[in-house]
Amino acid sequence: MKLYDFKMAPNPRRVRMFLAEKGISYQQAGIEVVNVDIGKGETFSKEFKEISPYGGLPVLELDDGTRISESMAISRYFEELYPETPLMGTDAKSKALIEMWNRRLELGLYTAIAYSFRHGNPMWKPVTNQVAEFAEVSAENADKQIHKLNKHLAGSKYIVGDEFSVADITALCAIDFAKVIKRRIDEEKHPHLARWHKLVSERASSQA
Ligand SMILES: N[C@@H](CCC(=O)N[C@@H](CS)C(=O)NCC(=O)O)C(=O)O
Repeated sequence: MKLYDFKMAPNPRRVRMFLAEKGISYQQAGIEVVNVDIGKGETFSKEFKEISPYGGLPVLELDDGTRISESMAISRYFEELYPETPLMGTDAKSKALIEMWNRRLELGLYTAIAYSFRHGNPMWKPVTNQVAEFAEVSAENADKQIHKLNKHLAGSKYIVGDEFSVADITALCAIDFAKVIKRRIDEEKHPHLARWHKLVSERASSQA
């Protein structure tokens, strides 16, 4: 199978971290990586649009030609194939809570950062009707989400209780991506987020 990937982008990083946490070797799983350089505009090409009509990386192409895009759908695929080291919960409650946080983080934090980047950075001009005010409002929304997450982490070791999960992967990839809109963790303002960030960044998978 093929994994369409780009090292610097947050959603492909989520899948790489997921695979690393599960200890899945690309060689054993038969995964060939195809690099698609977003910086060079390769995702805007006609060829890539055929591979990913709804846009975006990552895409997993199975040997029968099926293409799975959406980082969480790809992660789900591997969670089902390799249930050891579960990252999406083990019972009704943990599965629901992980899904709840994962969706919150995607729809709230990640989306605010992504909109601010898309509407505020010149690299997106050829493919986005940029609205500068929307970039600003989205950055403010990202700040609010970061503030809320810091409060949540005051009472929780990981995003969901004492177990590392895919919700931590989503949060880490979103928080690190926030540097594109010049947001970095301020230890004074967000001590709980800083504590969690250090904890999850120390995991080998964060380098995947
Ligand atoms: N919801 C999708 C988002 C996919 C997405 O926006 N990917 C970005 C990289 S992080 C991308 O490929 N951007 C380039 C483009 O849209 O042309 C997912 O979770 O996979």
